[in-house]
Amino acid sequence: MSNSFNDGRRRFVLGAMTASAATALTNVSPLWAAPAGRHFKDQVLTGDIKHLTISEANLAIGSQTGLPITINGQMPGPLIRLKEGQRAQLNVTNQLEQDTSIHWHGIILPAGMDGVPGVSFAGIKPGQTFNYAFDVEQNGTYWYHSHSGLQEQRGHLGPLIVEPADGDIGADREHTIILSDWTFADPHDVMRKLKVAEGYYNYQKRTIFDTLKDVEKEGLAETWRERAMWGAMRMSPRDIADVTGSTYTYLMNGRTPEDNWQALFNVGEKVRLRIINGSAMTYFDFRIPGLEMTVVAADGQPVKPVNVDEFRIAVAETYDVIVQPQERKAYTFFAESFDRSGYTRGTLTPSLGLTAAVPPQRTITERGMAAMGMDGMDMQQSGDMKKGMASSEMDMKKMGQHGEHTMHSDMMKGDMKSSRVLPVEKIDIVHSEEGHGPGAAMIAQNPRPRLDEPGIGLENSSHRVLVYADLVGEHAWPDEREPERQIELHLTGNMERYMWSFDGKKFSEVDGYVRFNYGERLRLILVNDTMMDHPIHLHGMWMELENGQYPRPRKHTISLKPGEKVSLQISADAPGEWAFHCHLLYHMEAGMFRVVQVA
Ligand SMILES: [Cu+2]
Repeated sequence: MSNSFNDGRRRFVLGAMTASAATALTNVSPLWAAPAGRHFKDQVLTGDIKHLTISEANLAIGSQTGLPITINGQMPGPLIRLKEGQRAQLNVTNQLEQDTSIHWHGIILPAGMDGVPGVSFAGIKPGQTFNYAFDVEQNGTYWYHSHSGLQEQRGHLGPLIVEPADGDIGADREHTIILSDWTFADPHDVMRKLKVAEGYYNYQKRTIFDTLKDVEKEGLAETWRERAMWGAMRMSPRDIADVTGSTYTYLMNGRTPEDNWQALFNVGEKVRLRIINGSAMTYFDFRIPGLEMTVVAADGQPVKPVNVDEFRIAVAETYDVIVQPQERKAYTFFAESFDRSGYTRGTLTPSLGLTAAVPPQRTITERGMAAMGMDGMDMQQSGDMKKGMASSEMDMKKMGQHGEHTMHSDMMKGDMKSSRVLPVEKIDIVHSEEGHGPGAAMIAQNPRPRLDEPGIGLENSSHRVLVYADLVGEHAWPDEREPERQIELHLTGNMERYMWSFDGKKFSEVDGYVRFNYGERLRLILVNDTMMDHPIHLHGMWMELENGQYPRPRKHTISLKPGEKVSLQISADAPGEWAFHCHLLYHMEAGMFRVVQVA
């Protein structure tokens, strides 16, 4: 980013803004999300020692009243602003009747300060205060959340911004946008319903009318074959998200789409938007119709600027973008859930009260063979899957041929797009002999890199959508060694039983750690054998994504598409035990969780 920052000008601009913004402050919760953005220093926790109190409170969420877990009385919690180079001291007091915790997501710190009960510490008992203290050695956009049970689903989360040591944010103004998914239901009921029937929240299932339409369009044979295939897999082609807009209210800074969170700008200003996906289960597609966005950071770490019209943000990821509106008019922040079951929105406006059109929601996408990355996916005949297989085995074989065809045309497309060969393409994926056991209902026979694909529902977008292949680190990272060792982990699941796991074993069935040798440079290969997207999060260490770019982008959360394989370089420089898990809350709870030990 350029150093066009000009303090004098910025102060002037803000002075002009203060009067109109001040009137709006009184009704705003959380306070840090006031329309003028940063610079109302009293709304963020900037003292040397920060105190956070966890409790619960009745709060208005849209037109209803919910009982979220609050942090200092707010949901989402306060914006914590730290400065690179300082020592952070954060005292967290638990006023709940159950244990709690705070994990500082994406922050590099000693293992004992990482906030995962049972891994980094014992948790915070009711009535107790835990004093977190660590040196802040990075800057950027991060967040924090509970790592206890399903508390995160109740709003136990908030933004964490670390200012760079030189104070230069590369913009005249900044706004922090945290997206979340709220339910008025008890999260434990949500979990129970998922276990009973994975498709419980999927009200968009195909109907006979959809099928008739397909028959008309594609002919009987093709339609019948596809139905048989989905039947055999016991899933609906619309199973994109486990929990959907049928129960969720999607929030932007705690506000519903009707509440319309507002952010102010002045024409000509460079505005930095810090976008955080604090959802329990929801990927969002984020855009501002009519406004180009320049992506300048991913997961808090700087990347070479990329101009886009839209990006998908997986659960737990953060992106920073710069926008520079040239017209004195309102723009809509539009965050659509990736299964298209709902959205949230806000407004970027030169004066309060203006609104812009809210775009229509796009139509639901189906998990077609190609979109699923199903080419050559092998239905392992184990457990419950087997029963469903018998009647349609023949069709599955036919599907196999169809699949090969799709794969070839995809590969050709890939070749035309790029001649880069990723390290992971040269690595043979190993499936264990039992095919990872009953916890893995299927395995991807030919997993492939999908880093240049925008993901399901965005394949045919007519505008520029960010893909992982676009991300280039702003500078090289300190450890340039070639990896000495390779570890391969498979993301596995049995949708029907709502079992989610690594290598077919849920956390409760695993003994021992995933071991990293202290000081080594290693390559972690992840293979997604399931038919869903999973955002995989490593605590304590960065993962450098081998996406064919140099410098590699580094991330704390990597989202894998169905049937995808990726490779990551990691410097095992953080001694201790660290959580490693899928950041979809109910997947983690179901068992997609491991502990990495660095020793
Ligand atoms: Cu998952």
